[in-house]
Amino acid sequence: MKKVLTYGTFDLLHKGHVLLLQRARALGDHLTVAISTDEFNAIKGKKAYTSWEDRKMILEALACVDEVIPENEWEQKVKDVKKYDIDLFVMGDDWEGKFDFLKEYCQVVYLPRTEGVSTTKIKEDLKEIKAEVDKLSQKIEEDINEEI
Ligand code: C2G
Repeated sequence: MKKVLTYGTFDLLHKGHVLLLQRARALGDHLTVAISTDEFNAIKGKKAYTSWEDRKMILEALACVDEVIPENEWEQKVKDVKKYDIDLFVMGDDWEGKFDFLKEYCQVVYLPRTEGVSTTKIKEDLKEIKAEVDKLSQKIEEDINEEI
């Protein structure tokens, strides 16, 4: 059985995440996903909207994900490759070259990122929408007050 491993935050799960996971799984027979804990995200300078428990539950619901483990630190990858008997490590190519040290222990593949979608963009777009709604509701309130 060819075992595949990947890491990520997977917050506000979107097409880019799912396409990465599906392609990773298709390269083997079993996919383990190490999801960044909320504490590790703070170290990464990220704050996930969804808790680790919920991100875990969502990924476990995907047919292409066989196992979810916590990612607590940058340094756990070699230990994980050995512990879970991993044959292939996969990441999106925004990480190209960053994990080549794992080639000593398993195959390493960087897959093309899906363009045009990111959790950051989703959050920014939602922030803009909220600002528009707040502005509109303030205008409505002002108009009502003028009427009174
Ligand atoms: N991804 C993608 N296309 C996108 C967005 C993300 O292919 N449009 C991929 C990323 O390249 C990564 C995975 O989806 O392989 C998860 O992305 P993130 O949740 O942003 O994870 P990241 O913050 O890159 O964490 O130790 C490694 C880190 O935990 C990786």
